[in-house]
Amino acid sequence: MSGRPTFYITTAIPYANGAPHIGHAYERIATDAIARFKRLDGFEVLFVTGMDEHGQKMQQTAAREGLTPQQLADRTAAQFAAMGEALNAKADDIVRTTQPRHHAATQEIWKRMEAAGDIYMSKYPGWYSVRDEAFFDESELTEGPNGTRLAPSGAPVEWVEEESYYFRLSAYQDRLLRHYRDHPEFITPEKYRNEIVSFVERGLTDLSISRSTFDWGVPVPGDPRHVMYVWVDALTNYITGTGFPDANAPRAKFWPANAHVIGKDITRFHAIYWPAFLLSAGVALPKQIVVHGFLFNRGEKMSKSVGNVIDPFALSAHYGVDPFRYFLLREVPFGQDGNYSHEAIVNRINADLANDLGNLAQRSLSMLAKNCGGALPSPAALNKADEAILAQAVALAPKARAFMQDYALHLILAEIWRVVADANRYFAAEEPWIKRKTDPARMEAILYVTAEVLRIVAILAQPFMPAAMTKLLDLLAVPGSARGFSDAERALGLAPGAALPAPAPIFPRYVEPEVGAPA
Ligand code: ME8
Repeated sequence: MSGRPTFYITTAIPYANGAPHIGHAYERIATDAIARFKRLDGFEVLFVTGMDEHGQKMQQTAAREGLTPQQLADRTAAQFAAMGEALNAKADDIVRTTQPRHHAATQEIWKRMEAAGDIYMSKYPGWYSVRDEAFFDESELTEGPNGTRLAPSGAPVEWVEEESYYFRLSAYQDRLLRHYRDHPEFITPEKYRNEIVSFVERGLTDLSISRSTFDWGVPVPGDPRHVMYVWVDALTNYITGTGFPDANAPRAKFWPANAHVIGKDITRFHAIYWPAFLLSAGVALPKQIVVHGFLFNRGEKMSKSVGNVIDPFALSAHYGVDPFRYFLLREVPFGQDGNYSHEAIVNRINADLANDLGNLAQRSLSMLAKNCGGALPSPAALNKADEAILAQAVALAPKARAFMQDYALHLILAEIWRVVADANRYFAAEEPWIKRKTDPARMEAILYVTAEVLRIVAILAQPFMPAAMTKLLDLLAVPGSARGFSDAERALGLAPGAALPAPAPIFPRYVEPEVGAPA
């Protein structure tokens, strides 16, 4: 027992029928940044991702590619594992829905829902979209070409008429509405909460939760002619990750999850079906469904050597992992849709990283190396300007924590960079290069204060750019044990006299590669 508060965070589990795209990268990076933030803020964090490997879509894609569904799942799982490495966003665990531990969890939740009287056999015809892996009501469909019907996502639907097990979702309308009312934070941002509340207020119909015309799924307990509906299976991954149903599993203490981070297209599954299944099975509900927007390539010309890429591997290799992470989390207000383009990425890299933070670090660290014998000086008496900039830096951690309450990642970065901009103004106004001759003690104080601001900024920016901020903290000779947020809430944390390593640039400017040159 560590005694620290726990924090359990998950991503959606991507369909294993295709390679990772920028949407997956965005979700993973954002979730990783939140997990790192909580860890640095003293929580015992469990960060779990997974792979959604069952269902009709998997079976169809595998058949088209001449693979077994398991071969396709293994290939895709390897690509997603590589994405975690490439983005410096590895989770603590990857729940693959074909794993035996997951079959056990899924069959157990089914049995509990059945024991609660919420599962019955029936036969209703309905419209099914394989791409969404979901049934739709007639009223939700639109006309497609040649008299076809389309789901709200634009995916084609087919008429399905087979006997299946049903979940009594209709019986949960009132309990769900009460839960949304009593826990207004359950679905965030509010816009998505409002959508879900009005959807549920219009009434819920029972949900088909098994299929018998294909077999790539978790068998229904006691009736192996049926496999479970892929969303019952997929959503259950979140409790598989904590060792369900073993109440004594080492990770059991992490349930209920603090945050399920998901994209806006799958809110209905997470905010309606999932809590209804859990209520039925007598399992506690997750605390929050955290919805992010969609990312679009604005179609602007990307760099020649990258092409018009949506491949997250190529993007992070080209711009650098940390600049790529920074761009996504700074540029897109978390919860809203966003765009990316070569110009926007380059602008952020050069303005925020190379100019603002990079230059401040480079100028102050090289002055320290040249004029202070490569060691941190002792600050003489501090003046008002010193105290003001230090106070701003020390105020960052509580502000960041408050923004994190709403998962406003972009506002945390904006606040940190506001202090960086003020520190640049402070440095320019105090003119340490002039004080070097006229008042060396004053120069030492300015350089010490600037290094202090850099220390605090680097500590707080670690969740967003872990490798670059580790490098900056190394350059400032900050011990590994003094890099938590509590260390950012005290000024004068740098030890005077500590030897500094030779300065090195952290953020080079992005220079357009010459046309025709290799990347
Ligand atoms: O939905 N921008 O898997 P998935 C941002 N298997 N996020 C995006 C995006 C984009 N352009 N495109 C997709 C599934 N996403 C299910 C989840 S969870 C129990 C089962 C997000 O591979 C999407 O919203 O289609 C989802 O959160 C995640 O990527 C995986 O999408």
